[in-house]
Amino acid sequence: MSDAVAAEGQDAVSRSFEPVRLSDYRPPDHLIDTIDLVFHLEPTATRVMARMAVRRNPAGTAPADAPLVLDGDADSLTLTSIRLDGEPLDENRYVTDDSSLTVQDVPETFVLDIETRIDPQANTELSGLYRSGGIYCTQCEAQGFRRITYYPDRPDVLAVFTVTLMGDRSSCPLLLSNGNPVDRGDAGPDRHWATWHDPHPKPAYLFALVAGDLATLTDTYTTRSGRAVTLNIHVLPRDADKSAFALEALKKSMKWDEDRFGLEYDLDVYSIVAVPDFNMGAMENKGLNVFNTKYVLARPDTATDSDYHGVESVIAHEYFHNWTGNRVTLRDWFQLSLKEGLTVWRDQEFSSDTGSRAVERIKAVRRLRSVQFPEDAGPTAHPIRPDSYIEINNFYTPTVYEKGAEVVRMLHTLIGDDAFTRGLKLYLERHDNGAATVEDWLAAMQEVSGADLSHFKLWYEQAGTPRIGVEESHDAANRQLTLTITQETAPTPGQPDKRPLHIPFSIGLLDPSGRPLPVTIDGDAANAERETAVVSLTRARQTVVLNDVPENAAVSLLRGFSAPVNLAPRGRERLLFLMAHDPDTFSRWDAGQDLMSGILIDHAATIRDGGTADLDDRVIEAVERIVSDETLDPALVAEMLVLPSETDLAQHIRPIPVEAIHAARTGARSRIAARLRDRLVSRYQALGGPSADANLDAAQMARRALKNTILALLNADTTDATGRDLAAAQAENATTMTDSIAALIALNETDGPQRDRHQAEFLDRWRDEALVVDKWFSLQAMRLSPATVEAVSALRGHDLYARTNPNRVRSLIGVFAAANPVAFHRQDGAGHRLLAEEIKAINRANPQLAAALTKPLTRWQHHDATRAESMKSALRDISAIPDLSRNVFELVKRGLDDADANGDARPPA
Ligand code: B3K
Ligand code: ZN
Repeated sequence: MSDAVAAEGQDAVSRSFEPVRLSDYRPPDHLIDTIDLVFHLEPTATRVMARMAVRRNPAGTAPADAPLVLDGDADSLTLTSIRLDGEPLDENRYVTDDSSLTVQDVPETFVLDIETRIDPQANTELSGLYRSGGIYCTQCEAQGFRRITYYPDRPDVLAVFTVTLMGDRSSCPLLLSNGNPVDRGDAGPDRHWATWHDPHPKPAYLFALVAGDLATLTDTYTTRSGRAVTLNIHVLPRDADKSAFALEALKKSMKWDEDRFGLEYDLDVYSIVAVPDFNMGAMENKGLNVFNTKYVLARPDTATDSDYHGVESVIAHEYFHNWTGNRVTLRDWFQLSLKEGLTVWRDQEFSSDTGSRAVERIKAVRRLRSVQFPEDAGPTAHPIRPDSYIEINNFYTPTVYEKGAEVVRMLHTLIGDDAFTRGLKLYLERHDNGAATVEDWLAAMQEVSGADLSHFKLWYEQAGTPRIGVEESHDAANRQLTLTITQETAPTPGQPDKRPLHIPFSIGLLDPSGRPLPVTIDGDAANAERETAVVSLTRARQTVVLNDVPENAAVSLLRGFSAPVNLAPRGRERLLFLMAHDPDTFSRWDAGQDLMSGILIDHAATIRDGGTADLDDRVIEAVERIVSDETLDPALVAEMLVLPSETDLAQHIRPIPVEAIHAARTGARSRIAARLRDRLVSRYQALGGPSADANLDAAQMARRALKNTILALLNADTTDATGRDLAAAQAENATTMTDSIAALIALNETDGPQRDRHQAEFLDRWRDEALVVDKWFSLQAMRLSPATVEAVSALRGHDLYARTNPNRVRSLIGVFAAANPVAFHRQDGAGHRLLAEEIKAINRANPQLAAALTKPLTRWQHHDATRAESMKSALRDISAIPDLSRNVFELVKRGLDDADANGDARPPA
């Protein structure tokens, strides 16, 4: 890159998009009681008429003559008319700029009529009103409504919406909006209209409309108190045979929320619409959810078991938002985790109550560790309630969602299920049809439980993952075990000094033969004779004394992952013991992960230094016992056989030896496969072998999970053909997508004709099923080889690649950058440059998608100098483009600020 360009790059990053700060929050000056919207739908010129009943906010802080200021994005809308109380507004009474409309001299209360024109067809950002697959749809969270009309686009302005849509009868037989249908009729020979009314006041981010030709699956659900609700799943006609499962998932969710929390649905209709182009998973618009097809469509031959699980949990998540998010919304966007963390916790509980609690917990913790911990350790670390942002859409993060859910879980652990349930009820009653803050939430929980949550609140304000150290000392004479427990959180950007947090820490005890012992904490009446005790850690260092502990007893720590922390590595003997005996299944799994992670990190260091590494017999034997244990849920065995990922391992070794980690992990898998081949093959066959049935019940899914984990493991040994032949046979005979894709994944790392042939056949067979084609692209991007850079680069020219479709981009480019370290971090920087090219190409067309792709480049701090330099240079290259979006700007700035702040080298973590 030339100096001139580099300098321009610096300019771009120092160019300012001003941050918004929590401390600057002011209540709105004006409120909107009702808004009546009329849409004349046309692909390139839709007319939007908005009539708002405006009044000055009695609780506002502005002077009485303050103007009315509305948000509106001048890039996406054209103001065509404005009237106040029916009178056209004089031109000197109002002014527009890039992002707002200001009206001077407004009375105390008035009616404002605004007409705008928008172009849904040209809306590639997929925010506001756009068309996808020929369907008009909207996405307004967080700030899409301002791309439709001028409005106070903030979550604490709640209005009652009435919406009329007019469209072509032929292309838009279906006209939908939030709430209940009111009326419909004709409007000329080929046009018709429909009116919807939502009685629940809501912020603009929950507004939605959909219009198009869709196939509808309908059912009725009768709530506990007798309300008959019409349920609709609307999909593109070609997907009509893939919506049945989503409908069942919706009914299951509605029932669960009634049973567990007494929460019922509150409208006559609940509709879900699936569209192929969507920036995230789904959206909880009141009564009219819009979904990414990925989280609705499912048929056994096109969707994997894990896709089914995804559909069920996202349907549940969006449904649960009806109370936690919609009936009680957010005062401002800083409170985002208040709805997202809570709703993720609710969907996790739903999956745990209706499936396997242990497996759900393992999956959640795996995800937290692999995506949230790295975020908390990097330049984009932020508290679950951030205190400033440049672009709010950049804050729909694993921290706000997943860590937010962990914070809710800790609160539940600390105050207990009964108090928590009463606290949730109080919170929802107190703020019903209103907008709340984290303080409101904690006040309700504190009130019902009597607990002092003031220290606990720090979890909302402090970023970073605490590290917990534990030292044990046993006093044989008094039969007491003393644990000295320390906690420490490393600095994160903007937070150099960390305070100790209030951490619920769970402790179990096993006797030397592996039998559970009751835990009694000295001086703590609540923790007497418990199978698992929970102590509150509140100081940087504290001691906990366990009574009546025999010699050589083993403590089992952080059972169920009682807090989102890193536990310092434990001794290998202890881990082998817990892995074999801990009665808490989560802890057994975790002991295995901890053990393997320690071993693989050692191996990686040895390989990096030019040595060779091997697994010792005791580890192989431990794995063999797990594979052979038929008393365990096969889904759990599958989880236990998956080694920590390369990304997980990279968090513990500096600078990250990318190739050595890959060699260590692949080597260990190959070794296990070679040593346990017969055992693995016989378990594989016993679980159904290459041709298993397509039954979708939980037991069959669990068997498939284990069978396919074994198949992948067998294929790790590339010197032997057994795994390859089984995988090829499975690819041929598979009756489910689960088995089919598992066979291709198993073959993906092998060389030889089988892989190519089966991949080609797969694409041939499924080229008209977009979600399956995504899987094919991901397979290509996942291939763990440096040459994948060229393969991915070339695939951008494939006739099925589409930069306009976020799912396709994520499946190729996103997977490449997130799940393929040896290719993405190739020493020559080609992987980084490839990602930068794509980000630049998408930056304008779809800033949200481009920003999501940018994150991996900001995490250069723990890499060696060559890689770090190449990542920073990719960031500078992006920052040099003239029309950098606010979204990408914020991330590039964070990535490069970190370079400045740390003189290019961060202290090792
Ligand atoms: N609330 C939406 C996410 C909106 C993302 C905006 N960039 C889906 C969900 O969390 O349920
Ligand atoms: Zn959500």
